[in-house]
Amino acid sequence: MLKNNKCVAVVMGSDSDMPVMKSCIDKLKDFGIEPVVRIISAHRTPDIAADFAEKAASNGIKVIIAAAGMAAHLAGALAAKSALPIIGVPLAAAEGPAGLDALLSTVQMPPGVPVASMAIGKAGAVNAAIFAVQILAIEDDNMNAKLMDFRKSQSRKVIEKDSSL
Ligand code: RP5
Repeated sequence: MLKNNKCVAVVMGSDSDMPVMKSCIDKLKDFGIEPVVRIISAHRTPDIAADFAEKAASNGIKVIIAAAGMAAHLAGALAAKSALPIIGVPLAAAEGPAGLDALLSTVQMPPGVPVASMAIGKAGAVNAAIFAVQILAIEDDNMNAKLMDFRKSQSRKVIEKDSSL
């Protein structure tokens, strides 16, 4: 059992990211995690971003999920100030190159400051939650059991769809 179920932070660059990131928050809740959700921008509130990252570990956070669109520096900016695992979710903006801008900004970190970048958009948002669960499951048997159940159920759904054809 997790001692602290508020040990995952979901940070996004704007409230405009919430429609996609809700799928990340919901998936974490499916696993009994109550994420700490924040809107913090690497560019518009850089001091708050640095302060949040610096204090995250001492505030009981174990994994940070950071989602942003456009020149998406949020995950990298948090990684610069925290040695916690940072999972980046690149998001597509209303205009521009469909999230490719955010993907490259998130994934192309210089050696020494890693960010685990997920796919663009909702797939990445959901996978960020599952990846956070996988990290927590390494040392938490209860979380690992939930993860195994999730994977079995996911397989079962595909098999059922296949046999219903
Ligand atoms: C990024 O810029 C945010 O993460 C968002 O995806 C994008 C646009 O932000 P808004 O102009 O909608 O606030 O920093």
